Amino acid sequence: MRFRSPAHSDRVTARIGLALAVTFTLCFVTGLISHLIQHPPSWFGWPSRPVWLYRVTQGTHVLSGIASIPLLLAKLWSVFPKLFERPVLRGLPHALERLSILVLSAAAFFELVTGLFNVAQNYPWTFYFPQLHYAVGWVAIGAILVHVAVKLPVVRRALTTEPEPSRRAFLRTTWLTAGVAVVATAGATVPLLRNVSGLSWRSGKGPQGLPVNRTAAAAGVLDAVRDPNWRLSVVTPNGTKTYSLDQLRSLPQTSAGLPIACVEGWSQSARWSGVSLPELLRHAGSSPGTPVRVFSLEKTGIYGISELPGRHTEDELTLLALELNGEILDADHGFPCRIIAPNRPGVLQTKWVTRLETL
Ligand SMILES: Nc1nc2c(c(=O)[nH]1)N[C@H]1C(S)=C(S)[C@@H](COP(=O)(O)O)O[C@H]1N2
Ligand SMILES: [Mo]
Repeated sequence: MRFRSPAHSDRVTARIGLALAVTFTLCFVTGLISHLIQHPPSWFGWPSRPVWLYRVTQGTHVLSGIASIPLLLAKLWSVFPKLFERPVLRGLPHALERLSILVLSAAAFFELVTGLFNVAQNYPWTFYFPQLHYAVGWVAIGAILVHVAVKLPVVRRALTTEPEPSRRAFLRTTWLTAGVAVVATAGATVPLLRNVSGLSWRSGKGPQGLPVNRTAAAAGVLDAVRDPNWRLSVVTPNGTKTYSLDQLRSLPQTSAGLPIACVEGWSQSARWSGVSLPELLRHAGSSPGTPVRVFSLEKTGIYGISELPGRHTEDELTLLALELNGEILDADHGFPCRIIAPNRPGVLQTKWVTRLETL
C-alpha cells in the first residue's frame, strides 16, 4: 500500500507532536491545579489572590484541550500508514512502543472527548466525570513521557530538516484549524472575544447578566429560599448565632468585582456585595482565618457543601453575597445569600447558603 498525502512524513508528525506536547502539558498542569484546589491534600495551599488566577488557569485548561483536538486528529492522520507496516511486531521493544502508543491514543481521546462534552454541559455517561477524567489524565501524561523518550532521536532529526512546501501547507492548515477552534471557544472566558465566539453560548445569558448552571428550581430549593423564616446559622465552638436577612443587611457591607470561573471554562466578572467572611466570623465570635464548612439549602446535588480554607476566610473579599450588580440576588444566583470568594473554582461558590460551621 502507498500513501501519498503530504501529511505522512516524520517532519510533519514531529512538528504536530511538539505542538501537542505543549498543549497537553499545559492542559495537564492546569487540570492538576484545579483538582488540587477541589480536593486539597494537607501539603497544598491555594492563595486567595490574585482574584483572577483560577479564571486564567481553568481557561487555559479548556482552551489547550480544545486546541489539542484538531492537533491530535492531524497527528493520527499523519501517522496512520504506520498501521500497515509489516511485520506487525519486530520484537519486544517494538511491541512495547506500539502498546504505549495505543494507550496514549486511547487516553488522549478519552480526555478530549469527555472534556469537550463537559464544556458543552452534556453528560451522556453515568460515571462521575471529574474522577475518571483526572485518573486518565495521569495515564495520558505517563504514556506521553514514554512516547517522547522513545521517539526523541526521530524527533530531533525531523525537526532539524525543513518540510517541503506541500507538507508546510498541511501544517499551516493544522495550525489554522487549532486556532479557529480556540477562538471559537475563548469567548466563554475572554471578554474581548465574546462577539466572535460561536461556541461561547453561555456568556451574558441568564438572570442579572450572568450564566447559571443549576437553577433554584432544578436544585429543588424554590420553596426553601422564599421561606420568610429562613435564617443563616453560624456555628462556632463558642455557640451558634442565627441571622435573618435583615440582620445580615445591617452588618457592614463589602463590595467587590469578582469573577465566577466555572470548571467548564466559562467565566464572567460581576459586582458582588454582602458581608465579608472576616466580618461575619468576628461578629459570630470566631476569628478570620478559621476554615469554614458551608452548607446549602440544596440537599440532593453534590455541590451542597463546600469548604473555605483559612486563607479565604481571612480575605475581606470573600463574601457572603446578598447582591449582584446592585440588585438583590436572583433565586437562580443563590438568594438569600451565596459564597463568592476570590480565585476559586465556580463549583465551590456555594449558592442558597443556610449554615456555616467553623472547622
Ligand atoms: N448549592 C449549589 N451551589 C452551586 C452550584 C450548585 O449546583 N448548587 N453550582 C456551582 C457551579 S458549578 C457554578 S459554576 C456556580 C455558578 O454560579 P451562578 O449560577 O450564580 O452563575 O455556582 C456554583 N454553586
Ligand atoms: Mo461550574
